[in-house]
Amino acid sequence: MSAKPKHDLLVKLLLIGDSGASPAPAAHRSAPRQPAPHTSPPFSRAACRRRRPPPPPPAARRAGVGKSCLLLRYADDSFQSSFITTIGIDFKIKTIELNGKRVKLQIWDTAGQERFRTITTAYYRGAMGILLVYDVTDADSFENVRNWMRQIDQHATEAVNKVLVGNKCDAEEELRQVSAAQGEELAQSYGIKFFETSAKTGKSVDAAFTEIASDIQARLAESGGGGGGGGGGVVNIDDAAKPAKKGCC
Ligand SMILES: Nc1nc2c(ncn2[C@@H]2O[C@H](COP(=O)(O)OP(=O)(O)OP(=O)(O)O)[C@@H](O)[C@H]2O)c(=O)[nH]1
Ligand SMILES: [Mg+2]
Repeated sequence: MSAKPKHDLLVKLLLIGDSGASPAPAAHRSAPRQPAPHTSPPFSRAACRRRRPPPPPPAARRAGVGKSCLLLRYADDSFQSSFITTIGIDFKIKTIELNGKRVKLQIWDTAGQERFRTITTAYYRGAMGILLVYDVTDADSFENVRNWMRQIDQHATEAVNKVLVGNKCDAEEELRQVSAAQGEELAQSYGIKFFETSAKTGKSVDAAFTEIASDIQARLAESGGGGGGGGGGVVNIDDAAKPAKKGCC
């Protein structure tokens, strides 16, 4: 067996953002309500069936924002078109060369579903960088960015680096619900960098991961390269909890 390649720095990144499989974090979600029936309650199963709204067409159903697919694209350069929601948390490792140093990225892919929130938020504290992902074809996922930001404020360390990622930018123009300008503006309001990516085509995926890793590297160098809790320093992979279950992609 060959020896493991050496690295100069181990950086822990976290991917967060909505899952189509459930509502987003804490705050309200503008769940579409069915209008109340105008008539008195149904008296028969047939009447009930008639009033039940048809299921949304596949195109209208929400999918995840693409966290697992972004990770799959970045780490393995492939894409999965079917939606398999992540259960709990998963991770992949990728080692890159950054400014003359070998940087090992330990990238944690969280489940966007509310029911895994206790597991996933436990990983925020050790994160050195967070990629907050929304889907440019899903305005709700964009609106929820502020709720995810609140989660970061509550659970991550203050120094954590963040980037905002608008994924699925390959989508046809008529499917787009969030413009690049809106994404840019929101990122600016938080003072963080913004990328529009496509896990499908690979557009800007490398750039988003490389940029945040580079910013973390610079931050650590400035602060003496060392400790300072989860927001900085080297994370020992052996100390990290193992994923609950393998997830998507
Ligand atoms: N067109 C397009 N579809 C994408 C892209 N990225 C992901 N998808 C699709 O979006 C769906 C959801 O992707 P996932 O990566 O599983 O989403 P997720 O954010 O990990 O979702 P959870 O694990 O439930 O939180 C899948 O059907 C993907 O094929 C993209 O860049 N472009
Ligand atoms: Mg996933």
